[in-house]
Amino acid sequence: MKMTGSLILLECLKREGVEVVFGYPGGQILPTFDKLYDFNAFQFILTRHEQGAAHAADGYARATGKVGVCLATSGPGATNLVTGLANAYMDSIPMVAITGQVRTSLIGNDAFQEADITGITRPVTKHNFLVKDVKDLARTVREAFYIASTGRPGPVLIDLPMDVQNAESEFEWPEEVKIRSYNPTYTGHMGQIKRAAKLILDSKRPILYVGGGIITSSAALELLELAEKIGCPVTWTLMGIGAFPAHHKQSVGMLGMHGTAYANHSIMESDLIIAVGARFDDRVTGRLDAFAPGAKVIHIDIDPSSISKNVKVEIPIVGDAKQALIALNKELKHAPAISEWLKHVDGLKKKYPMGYKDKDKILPQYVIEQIDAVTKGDAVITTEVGQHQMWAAQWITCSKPRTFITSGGLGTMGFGFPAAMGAKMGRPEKPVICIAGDGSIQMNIQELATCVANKIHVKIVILNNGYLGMVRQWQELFYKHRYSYTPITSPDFVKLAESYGAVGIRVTKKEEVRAAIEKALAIENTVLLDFHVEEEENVFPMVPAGEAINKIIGGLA
Ligand SMILES: Cc1ncc(C[n+]2csc(CCOP(=O)(O)OP(=O)(O)O)c2C)c(N)n1
Ligand SMILES: [Mg+2]
Repeated sequence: MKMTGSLILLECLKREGVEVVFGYPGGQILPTFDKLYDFNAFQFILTRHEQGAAHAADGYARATGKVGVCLATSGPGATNLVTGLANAYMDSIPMVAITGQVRTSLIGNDAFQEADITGITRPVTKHNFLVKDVKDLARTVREAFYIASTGRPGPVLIDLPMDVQNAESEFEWPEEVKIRSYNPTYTGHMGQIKRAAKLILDSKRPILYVGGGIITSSAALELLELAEKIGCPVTWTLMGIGAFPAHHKQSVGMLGMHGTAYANHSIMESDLIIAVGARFDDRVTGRLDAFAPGAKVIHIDIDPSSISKNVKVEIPIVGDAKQALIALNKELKHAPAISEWLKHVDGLKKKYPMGYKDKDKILPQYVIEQIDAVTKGDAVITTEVGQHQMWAAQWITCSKPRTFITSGGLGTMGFGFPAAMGAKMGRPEKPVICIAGDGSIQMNIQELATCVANKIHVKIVILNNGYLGMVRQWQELFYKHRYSYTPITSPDFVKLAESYGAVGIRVTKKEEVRAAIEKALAIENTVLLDFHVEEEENVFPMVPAGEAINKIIGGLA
């Protein structure tokens, strides 16, 4: 049967099992929107900004493990997706973005609303396509989903000129995808896995250091098995939150710049780092030449280019985390003798406890602890970027993968709220809470309209400190208290929420914090909670940029 390019695209999305597409219309994507008008195989959510659509697709992907999809027009619509693509690329999130393009005969002519979006997004996508012939479209969509979701996942963009949307072709669904130059390695090398097991048995002070790769490959159970077999401490990155139960006795929490002091000291003193699905980012390692000087490294990662990029690796294992861990668990017959080490790590926990000093005003950490206490690990938490993000990472105790959604690699203010929207579309049965700052929330606040119009009942918690707090903290500590353009004004968030048809609640007293959170969760609507918190509270512990990660400032000890 002959179909237009637009219909072929929608039919392909349906066959890929797409449940929801986030997007925004415009001139060069009109034929596709015309077909969307009576296409009911999936839901379409009209956001209020294309950036919102990209982050929502990303949040949906993080919450579900499926590919997130967004759709925009050419030119400004397409360029508005760029931050969302870069964000997903940095955090290895499977996404397919589809953009309209001017007709093929006009490409390169500076036509109205033309942007070279494949050129612009080449460095921030895993792959991108410009479809010039409608006959290639179905195969291209199939390949885009395949590339986005396999190997180290990432965003893929398909640019679709107007004439290709209108052209007709026979619809043929390629059952199989084979791309000659693209063959990710899934099973780790057995010889390396055997060597890794031996190194673990010979170690005296091993530590597991895990990242987002555990979540991507659904390897949390296999990680738990390995961790309990070895009996060693487990630390995680920002992206690894939820990979390992926070309450587990072997947990030492997040490491790095705002990690726990005991996680940082533990990894610095270890003699073996077993890294799984983590990439030794500079926010984790601090000063590289001082990082864990006595440790050998086993590094399991699906992306060979991540291995030995930042630290020297003794045993590289290229493969999927889950498969590598299954093999390693089989190979590891007994535990190493590390009781002295465990006693030492327990001592570090007692010596450098996490905590904060109470003050008169509401403390942001306290609000997050109360969210944690009320939701008991049952909510999906998203964050914006700043101090509130780090407090959320420190004080939310996650035990399950895909329950903590945050912009790790790019650190994108404006991500958390639309991501919450996407997460709620993917996990409608769960409470979804976005922990935001007063600065970040203003970057995509317009999506309140999308939430209300589509009954996407997320809860937004603003930790309103009147500052671009994280930047202010650096100015206080490293720029002599000179607060250059970091005090920031906000609208009346309660009135603003109400004007969108959402519910707004302002909280200014400590005693009201818990009840307000409970109330917000009970209301069947999008709810914005505006907590007026201590203005100049700092995130501690902290490792100043470029320092070794045991050079920690702040904290209780
Ligand atoms: C799009 C973008 N612009 C600028 C920054 C730099 N930046 C990082 S944190 C931050 C302040 C965030 O302020 P707010 O949302 O109020 O959070 P707080 O730190 O006060 O909790 C800024 C400006 C960024 N990460 N992203
Ligand atoms: Mg702030």
